[in-house]
Amino acid sequence: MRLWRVVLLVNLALGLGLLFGYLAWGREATRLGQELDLARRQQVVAGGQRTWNSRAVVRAVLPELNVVVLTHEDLAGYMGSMTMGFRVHDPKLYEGLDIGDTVRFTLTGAPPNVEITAIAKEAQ
Ligand SMILES: [Cu+2]
Repeated sequence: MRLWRVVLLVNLALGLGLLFGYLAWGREATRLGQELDLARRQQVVAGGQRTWNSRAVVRAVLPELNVVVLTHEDLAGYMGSMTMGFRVHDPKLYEGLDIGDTVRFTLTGAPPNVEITAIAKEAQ
């Protein structure tokens, strides 16, 4: 066999090896990505509880729904500031709250299943 043929064959073999290695790696990366997605979803299902602390102004207290309507500041990584109702863990928590009060509150749960677990008037 002539030398140039040997060189060509060796290069071809190397090229094919690299190509298959690259394709296999690509499949592996895709599979790892899917596993990561699944793990993230399972974490939420398995009670991936999170906690947010924020400030708010009380807009309404609705005892019949066990809901407090707040204009809240940012909940980091969950939502920006807005006015909305929150379920409250224990009716005792909103006793003594009045419309217009500025409060600090704690929100706990796995979105969208969250509730207020602490709320108190901010010290003046
Ligand atoms: Cu909100």
